[in-house]
Formats: sequence, C-alpha cells, structure tokens
Amino acid sequence: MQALAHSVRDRLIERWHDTHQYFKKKDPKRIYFLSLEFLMGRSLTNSVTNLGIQDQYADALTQLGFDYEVLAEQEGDAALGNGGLARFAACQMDSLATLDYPAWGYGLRYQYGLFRQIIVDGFQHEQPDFWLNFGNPWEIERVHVSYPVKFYGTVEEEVLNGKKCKIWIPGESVEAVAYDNPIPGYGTRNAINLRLWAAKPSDQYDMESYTTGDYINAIVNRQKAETISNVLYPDDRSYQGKELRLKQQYFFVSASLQDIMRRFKDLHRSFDEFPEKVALQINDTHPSISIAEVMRVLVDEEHLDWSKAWDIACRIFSVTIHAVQPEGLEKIPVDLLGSVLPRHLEIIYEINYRLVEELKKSFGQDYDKLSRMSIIEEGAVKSIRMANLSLACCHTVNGVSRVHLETLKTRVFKDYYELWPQKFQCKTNGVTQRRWIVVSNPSLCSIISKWLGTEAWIRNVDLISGLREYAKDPDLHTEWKNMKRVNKMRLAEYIETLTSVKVSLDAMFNVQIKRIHEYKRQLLNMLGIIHRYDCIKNMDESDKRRVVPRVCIIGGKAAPGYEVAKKIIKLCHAVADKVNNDPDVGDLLKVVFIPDYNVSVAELVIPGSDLSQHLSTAGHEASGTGCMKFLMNGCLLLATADGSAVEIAEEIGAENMFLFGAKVDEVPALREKGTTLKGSLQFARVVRMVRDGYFGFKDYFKSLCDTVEDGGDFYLLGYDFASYLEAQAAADRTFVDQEKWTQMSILSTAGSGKFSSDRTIEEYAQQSWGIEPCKCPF
Ligand code: C3B
Repeated sequence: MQALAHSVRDRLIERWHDTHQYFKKKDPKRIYFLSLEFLMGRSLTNSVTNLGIQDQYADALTQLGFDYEVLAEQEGDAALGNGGLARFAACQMDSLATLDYPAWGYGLRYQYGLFRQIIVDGFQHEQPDFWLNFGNPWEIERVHVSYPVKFYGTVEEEVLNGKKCKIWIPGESVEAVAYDNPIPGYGTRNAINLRLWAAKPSDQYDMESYTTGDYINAIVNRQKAETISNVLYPDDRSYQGKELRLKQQYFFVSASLQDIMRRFKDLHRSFDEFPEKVALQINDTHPSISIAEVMRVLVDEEHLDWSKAWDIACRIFSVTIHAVQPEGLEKIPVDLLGSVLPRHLEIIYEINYRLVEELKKSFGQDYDKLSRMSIIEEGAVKSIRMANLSLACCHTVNGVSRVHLETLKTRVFKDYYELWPQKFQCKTNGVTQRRWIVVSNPSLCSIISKWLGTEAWIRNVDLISGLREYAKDPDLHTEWKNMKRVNKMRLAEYIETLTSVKVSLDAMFNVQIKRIHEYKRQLLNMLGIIHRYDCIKNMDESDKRRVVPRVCIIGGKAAPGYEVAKKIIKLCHAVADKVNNDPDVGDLLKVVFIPDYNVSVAELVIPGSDLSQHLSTAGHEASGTGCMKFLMNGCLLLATADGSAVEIAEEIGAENMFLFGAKVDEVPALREKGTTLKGSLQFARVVRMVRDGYFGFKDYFKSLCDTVEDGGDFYLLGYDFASYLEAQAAADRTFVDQEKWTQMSILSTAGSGKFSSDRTIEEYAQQSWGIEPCKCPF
C-alpha cells in the first residue's frame, strides 16, 4: 500500500508542480480557502480515478500478484474534521481542482484526527486517532516553508516618521511548517494544493533559557509548542472559549496569511492590487480572526492608513455560515483574546468603534439594535462575536441552502440583513460526483455512462438528467436492480463481519448515518423502529406476511461530552439486542449500529442503501449533504422539509420522495404550545416501553425519555411522530411495487445534478470570489 501510494504520489507531484508553475506564470486572482477542518477520507482511489490511471494500476498490480481493491482497503481515513462542514470543504477542493480554478486550501495538520468510536456493551468510547503512525504518503513536508507565529506579550506605542504607531511585542513564538497535499482535478492536468500547518518549536525565544541554565524547562517548553496542532476539537457545535482552540485558529490563519502575502509580494509592490489578486474565503466563523490579522499586518507592518487597510480587507473577504442557531456561532471571551492576542483585541475594538459609529447613522440611538449588532457582547463574560466581525467586513455572507439563507436573513442576522441586504447570498451546498459515484459506486458509474453514451457527466453533471428519458426502460431497470443488489451484498457482508448480524438482501435497507444530534432526531428513528417491532409482535402470521422486511442501519459519532447523544447510541444497541434475537421477528426487522462512521464507511453504505432518512426538525439543518450523496446513488429519501431537502424535492418532484413533519414556519408556533402539545397515543406507548425498561437500562434511559415528554419536547418528536409513521408506511407500500421504486430511484439520480459541488463552486467563483479558471496545458 505504501509503495503503491508513493508511486501514485509521483504522478500527482508532477501535475501539482506544473500547475503551480503555470499559476505563477499567469498570476491570476487566486482563491484561498481557510478552513479549520477538512474531512478528506482516503486518497488513493480518488487520486487514481482523477488521474485517469486506475486500469493501468490495477493491471500492473495484478502482474505483481496484488489486488488493487484489497490494497485500497488498507488505507486509513484522513479525518481532520467532524462532519458536514469538513466534508463539504473536501468536496469543494475536488471541484476547485477539476474546474481549473487557481485555488489553495489552508488548514491544520492535526496529529490526532477525529476520535475513533469503539462500542463496548452498547456504549460509545473514544479512542485517539493517531493517523500518522505509519506516515502519510500523500503529503510533502516542506521544511523550508515555515513561518513564525507569535502569541501573548504586550502592545507598545512607538513614533515612526513622526507618526504614532502600535507595535506588538509578542511573548511566545511557534514555528508553522507546511505540509502540502496535492489535490488532483478530474479530466485536467491541474492539481491544486491543500497546505496544512504543523506546529514546531521555534528557536527564537529559547536561547535565553539555555544560557540562564534552565535547560530542562527550555526543552519542555519547546515541546509544548507542538501541542497547538495536536488534536482536533471533537465537538462540532459548542466552543467554550478554550485557549488552545483560539491558538489553533490564529496559528493557521497567521501562517497562511504570511504565505499568501509573501506570494503576492514576490510579484507586486503595492497592496492596492491585493484585492485584484487575492480572495479569502472564511469557512464558518472559525478563521474570522484572519480579518484582524490582515488589518494588523497592513496597518502595523505595512504602514497603510486604517481606512485604506479596511477597504482592502472588505474587498478580499467572504464568509460562509454553516450554523443555524446563534448559539452555534463562536464567541471568544475578551480576557482570553486580550491575553493570547493583545494587539488583535485592540484592532477588533477599533473595528467595532467605527462600525458602531456607522450604525448610528442608520439606526440613531436604537441601543438594543446597536448592542445586538456590536462585535462585542456585554454580559457576565464579555466576548467577541466572531460572526459579527465577519459580517462587518466580508463583502459576501453565504448561506448553504435557500431555507438556511432565509433563517440567516430573518432571524440570526436580521439586523445586518436590513442594513446590508446585498451581502447575503445563497450557495446551496453540493458534493462531488467523482468520489460519491465514480469512486464509491463504480457499477452505477458504468450504467450512467452507458445509457448517456458518454462519460462527460463526470465533469458536467447536468448531463445526468438525460437518464430521465429511460426511467421506465425495462432494460435499465434490470441493470439498476442488479447494481443495487450487488452493492447491498457488499454492505451485508460488512455488517455481518462487524456485528455478526445476518441480514436478508430482500429487505429494504433503511439508513441514517450522520453525527448524532438531538436535532437530527436519531431518537425519532429509534422510536419508529420500536413501534414497528411492537406492531410485528402483535401480529398474527397472516398479517406478518404483508410486512415489508427492513434492515435499519444507523451510524454516527456523538461528541464525547454530549450525554443525550450517547444515550441515543446506547438505545440503538439495546433495541438491536432485543429485536435481532427475537424469533417472532426473524428477518422482518433487523437493527444494526455501524461503529466508527467515517468517510470510507459512507462510501460503502450509501451505494447499498434503499432508503435514507433525514429527520431534522424543520429549520435546524443548515443544508445537509449526506442526502445529496444518497440522492446521487439512487436511494430514496425520507425527509423533513428542511435544508437542502426542500430544493431536492423541487428538482426530483416531491412525489419521488417521502416528505413528512412540521414545516419550518410552523415550528415556532408549535413550540409555543409547549405542554399542551401531546404526541399521539402510539408515541406515548413507545416512549413508555423505553421508560418501563422493556429494553433494559430503565434508569439510564429515563432522562432520554424526559427530553421528549412533559412539555420538554423541544425538537417536536411527539408532534411529528404520526406523520413520520405515515411516511414510513408510504415507503413500505412503494417498496412492494419494485417497478415504481426503481423508477423513483432512477429519477433521484437523474435529478441530482444541481447538488454537485461543481455547481456550488461555479456560483462561489462568479458571485463571491471573482476568479477565472486557469487551466494548465497538458
Ligand atoms: C454542517 C451543517 O450542520 C449541515 O447542515 C451542512 O450541510 C454542513 O455543515 C455543510 O454546510 N455544520 C457542521 O458540520 N458543523 C458546524 N459547526 C456547523 C454546521
């Protein structure tokens, strides 16, 4: 595997090198994509596919006595991210390369990626993912590309050319060393760079300690520097103002900006041209400190006037918000920021002062509004609102689906939207068909190419709609069903190896895989399964014959400190234990929890699924990208009208999916009703079964049951339960009619074109970044 990877890497490096020479020669405007997380998964299969050398490699390996697929399976995932946000960043990199955009990704090279999930007696345990144990063959260490990153210290005033200026006297310096990861495009010579920074001790500040004789402490302090890039924070929504996290953010932002500015200065003398050559994309609010850093460099180091520097900053930055709730937006306590980055705090105060002065011109003395819009949040813990810093500066604020943008406009950033409506744009997410069809579902890939008579859809996915014409063709149906069966067989073998549960290929494979969150409502899924189990238990033999057999597959990680999510995982196991061993049920129902869900598990599960579930309470899922991968693979969707599912329904027709539940605009009123809102009797019955210990662990599950009863049902499981069951029943009825099901499946794939990240990237390039393709000649 290592040898194979290195051989492929050689091919990649040639292209990557040529691409960068070409970019250097042409000097186009570049997009720099700053993200604290990238969930790349495996690289081998994707690289070989994009380079177009899979057949040659497979043949060569056969001659050497190896099997390409077996070797490919050996590769571990690069899991430098938590969930949707990070995987979306990875899809965007693939599209940027494929569409020949002059792009760079910048992030952190964590030594420990997202934890590995181990299940012991049905409980989640976390194990460290030291993914670099055997080295990472895909990266190139650039020992000569390194920059010092400074922290702490004080700010002093100095007079320079008769003008007062501030200088930051830092207290600590850490070296950022570049590790480059080539990202090949498909059907092009272009390969772009994902540059990840690792922290290394810096020599600069140690000399004194050595000379004062404190040798041991000097060494220990050197080593401490490396901890900055050690570990990825495993919670994807709540950030508790931790010093290490702030240091991680500033570390990668500072190194990236030094790199970007060096590249710019190699060819340009004046920062006036900076916005013509540089676009900076902030992926969620995590890298927002880059705004203060650009201001610091331009004002303190390049000695530009404040207003000139601010004008430049406002023209280069755009941001994408992925959160839905204001609580999901990062805040940093003022004391913490002031201690770690004292000069940046001053700069943020200055930005805020000028912002508030400008706001007063529009809103007068409306202090409530001013305080909501301020970058500084007063309160028990005075904090910096990183989202407001981004809103104040960025020329574009992107939402990730239409529903999400509406939420940003009408709730989360209402005041800002009223002030600057032109900044707000919708860029519905997408996923790359290269990884999610070509690599993970080769049989489907061949079918699509055969029926369309071309492989051009792999670069131009709009062509996939051409399948609609054959949605009723019996020959296509036969091929489609065979493809699905083979993929189900692969998945069934995987399930049996992992869990010892044998599943029937005739059953409907019904899947929910994603991070475990209350708003994603895996609990609704479980309660639905319990209801189904309860019904089967109460049936006579003739009724049982009409039941559509189901394999219910669930996978996902819970943040280590998220108790409710961990209880949901335990409930899946407790129910699975009972159901899978009940002779009354047999093949009619199986429940499987797939441990350690990650990108490569998704690549196996998605092609083998019949139905996928996206159950978020309406208004809570910013977009969702898992649903797009299932859609491309012809799995039918059972979903709430939330996030991108609304747009999917428009593309494929609502009649081709199973929609249910309260709508976004109904949710607030339903919540108001609170305790008066009772779930159905069926709902009460299944919750009672859990409460009464039917699946064991009575005391442990009590608090879980409390979350959905007694007026505490914030995510409206009780309210949506009846329509959820109806949608499930509709899925059963359709599944019995295999012709209809297959037709819906084909129409799903055929309607998935809009949800390619290629479309998303084109929109970003044209509407936000103002960049043009720069295609390296072959
Ligand atoms: C996720 C959202 O939860 C998804 O709806 C969305 O599809 C993706 O981002 C990509 O836009 N998200 C996440 O994974 N982590 C966050 N901190 C916030 C949002």
